[in-house]
Amino acid sequence: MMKQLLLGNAAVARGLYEAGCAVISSYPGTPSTEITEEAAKYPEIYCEWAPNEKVAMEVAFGACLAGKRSACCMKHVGVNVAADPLFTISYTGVNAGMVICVADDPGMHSSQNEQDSRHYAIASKIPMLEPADSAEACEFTKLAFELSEQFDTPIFLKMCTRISHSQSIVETGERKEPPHKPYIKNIEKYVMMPGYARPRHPIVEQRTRDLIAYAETTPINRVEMGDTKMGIITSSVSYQYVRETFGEDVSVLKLGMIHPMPQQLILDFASKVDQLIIVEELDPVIEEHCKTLGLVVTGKDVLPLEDEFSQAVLAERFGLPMPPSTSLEVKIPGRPPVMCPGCPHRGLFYTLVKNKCTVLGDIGCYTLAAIAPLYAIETTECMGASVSSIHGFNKALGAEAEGRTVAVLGDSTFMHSGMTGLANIAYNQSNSTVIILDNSITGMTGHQHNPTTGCNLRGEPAGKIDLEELCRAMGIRRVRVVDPNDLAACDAVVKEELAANEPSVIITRRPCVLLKHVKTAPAISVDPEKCTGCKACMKIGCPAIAFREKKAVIDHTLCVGCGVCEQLCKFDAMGAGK
Ligand SMILES: Cc1ncc(C[n+]2csc(CCOP(=O)(O)OP(=O)(O)O)c2C)c(N)n1
Repeated sequence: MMKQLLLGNAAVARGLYEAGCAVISSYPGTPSTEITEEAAKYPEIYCEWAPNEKVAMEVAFGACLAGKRSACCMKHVGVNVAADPLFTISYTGVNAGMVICVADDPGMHSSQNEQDSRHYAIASKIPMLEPADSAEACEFTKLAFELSEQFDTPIFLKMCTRISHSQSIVETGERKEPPHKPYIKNIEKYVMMPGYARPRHPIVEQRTRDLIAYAETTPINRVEMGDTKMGIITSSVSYQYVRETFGEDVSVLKLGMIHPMPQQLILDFASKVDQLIIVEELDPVIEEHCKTLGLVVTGKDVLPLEDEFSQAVLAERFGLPMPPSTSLEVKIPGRPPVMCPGCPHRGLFYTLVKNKCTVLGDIGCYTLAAIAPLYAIETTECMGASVSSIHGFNKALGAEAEGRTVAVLGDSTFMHSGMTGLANIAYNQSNSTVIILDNSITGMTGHQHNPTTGCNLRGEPAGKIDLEELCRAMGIRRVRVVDPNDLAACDAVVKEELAANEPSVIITRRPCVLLKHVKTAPAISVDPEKCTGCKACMKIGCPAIAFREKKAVIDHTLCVGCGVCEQLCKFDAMGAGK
């Protein structure tokens, strides 16, 4: 046993390691990504990035079927992608234990919505554990495997941004290799066609009843009795806020198992307190459960449905003294996210704006082209949506749209869920132009490899999908590759492909400038004699370019010499060594 200060996600990884997990397949997504990255540091665990969450979950299922403990990790929206296998592996159950780590993002620090994953546990009838600090993250992960095997079910481990990305003390232990569970052919259990699936459903319902019985007595659903005027039912990070705001005296029922929830334990707790309060982020899941039990509760009538909670939110809503905190005296100016200096996406978006294109967007670093000064991207829903949507957009409007509309998405997003949309374009023939921004990495989530990069999760050489060949094999005859930093070439290719009378794919290829192996050029300077202050260089929104005394200036600590601004200057005022 050793005490370590660990990030919540690293603690989950430690739990996976100690539990003898053998296979992890995941797709990156904040705030879940570090679970797999940390787990990959243990040579005993095979870890991989799958092309998407559905694949990851099915890989984990295959591994547990084979008799090895397995896991898959994803962010909350990843469960949408994996929902198809999810609902059916609930019926088949597992062989060795299988844990689905999902990290929610209340407050949308880095997500497109705020969905509450607890609904998936309820809807798929799969149990869910919810740790409230790093120690629990490690412990609950190990417990999750035990429960998965005991109750023959995949099991959720639900994290959230604050638990994933906060550090606290964890007592780490040794890895325990679980006994091998040989795979045994069992068609009735694993082939979910109607005749075999029907008898599995009552088994799932009985499992939920058994899990409710477990939830009544498990120590992870913990009553901390204090003053009886008020009793709070809570879980996850909200438990920490409750303790800091309401103090040590208040009675608390802390739920570590959020699905299924106990009934008698809650009724007993409620009977001992004068007022019952539910403190939970996002949706009223605990609250609705309590109401179904006939209890009168205070919850979402006082607390918001939106955003993260904090000590301040609780104090304000319940009229309690604000817990002491320190804040800066100075007001810091807002700093919206921007593409990095030298980002290879910038040149393409300048070109699309110049050509007055309607740009259906997707999710990645390039989504930042939706904000000032480019305002280029007009839609963003979910990964892969740009490719499917442009087909619908063009089918609806015909030639009027086809000559000016493009879909943009990154290499990782194309592998994740853009390919099927392109298959639809090739099959149902809309004259759509799809642009794959190939920066040789999954940039937005912090540089994970994907099937187009030629490396695996550990950075070792791996299979590499050739995007051009893939698009051609799908039936797209016009496939063009262009350097996005070459504005003239980019402009010509965009014009030609929009004018063409058949579907086309443009691949803008240049590696992310933050990749270690990318060599940068000398920084660009501005010749103040030649600069007329026309601000043409400002149109690309490069953070390295500023304006001082009516002239452009370039910050040499930021500039990587990509040369895009230089191509915009009509007065030859910009260049290396000016
Ligand atoms: C279903 C789902 N899974 C994961 C994410 C997290 N995520 C946001 S963008 C992105 C990939 C971005 O990589 P890429 O498409 O290569 O574009 P880049 O950021 O490199 O420009 C991921 C994994 C998400 N938003 N939705």
